[in-house]
Amino acid sequence: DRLAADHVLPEAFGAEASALFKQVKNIQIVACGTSYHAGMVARYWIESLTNTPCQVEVASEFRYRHVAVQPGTLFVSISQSGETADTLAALRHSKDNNYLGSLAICNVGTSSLVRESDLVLLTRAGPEIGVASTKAFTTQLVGLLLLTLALGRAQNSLDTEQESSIIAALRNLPKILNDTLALSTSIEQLAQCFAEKHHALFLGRGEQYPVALEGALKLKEISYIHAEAYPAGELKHGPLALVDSEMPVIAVAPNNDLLEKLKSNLQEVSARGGQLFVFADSSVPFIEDTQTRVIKVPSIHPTLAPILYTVVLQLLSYHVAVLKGTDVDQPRNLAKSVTV
Ligand code: F1P
Repeated sequence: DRLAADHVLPEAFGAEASALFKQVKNIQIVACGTSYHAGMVARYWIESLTNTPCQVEVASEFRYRHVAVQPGTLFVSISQSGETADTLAALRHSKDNNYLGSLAICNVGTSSLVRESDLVLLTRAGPEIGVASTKAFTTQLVGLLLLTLALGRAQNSLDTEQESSIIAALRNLPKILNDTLALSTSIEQLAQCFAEKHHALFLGRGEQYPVALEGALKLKEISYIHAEAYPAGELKHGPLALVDSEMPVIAVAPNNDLLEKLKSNLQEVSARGGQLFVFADSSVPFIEDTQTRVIKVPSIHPTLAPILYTVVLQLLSYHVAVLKGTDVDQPRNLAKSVTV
């Protein structure tokens, strides 16, 4: 609610930020793990809504390579903890190059990342108890959408009607997310189909591809089921070979202009006997059959769909992990903050 009431407008960024945003010609986003997936979603938003080129890279690679920096590039780091060693090293590495400035999107106000960046957007998700990032991710997405709007405003590149519809949808987001949480019981039932599985495939298109990546990461992290994610259109270039009646395939299907393409990709899965689990916008007629389970999720503005579909995939991983009896908050081999 706090996000909806106070932090929803691009004015969340101050005058200093707006002045800098006017000069931005390019964006470089760097992060690790779940935060990296948030950056991948943001690239779709930034490029489609503001027409500003944007690159996204994992910090563990970025920090060690020579980067050809375009003039006017803003360096954006994303981190829940603000102490992830690779992300911090990437920020320090960026200072040797000619960036316009640095912006940290972070959940911990006292962290090193915040202290060392020129501009900061705090996500205010509150303390994350579990190792696997969940509410930090959804607030990062909201922060990145605000960044996109603030950038577009500063550069006069936003379509005003589109901007108003996104702001209205952001205000309604807490309500829609609450309605979505009510799906928990049906997702818990669905989770039974995964408890004995060793592999799973996640599919999405456009900005839902990073959502699929995040869904797969959550399932790996907390239930130890091997999961892969692909852009649905990439299936035919290899992963289709994995599909048989034992392979659960999870797809995220918001009501957007890629829906028909996604549906035809899903038919390729059905034709190979794959088991489909489709999280679909409730306004979209998706046919259930013996191979296809459809979970209807509340309708949402297409731009905000990554936020909502992430939550249903988080719920799925959570219920699978609980069924399997793994430690949801403290998965084996992982640390909350990777500081070395
Ligand atoms: C990055 C991250 C998390 C992951 C785990 C290990 O952390 O990869 O996304 O869930 O906790 O670290 P951060 O930089 O976002 O704090």
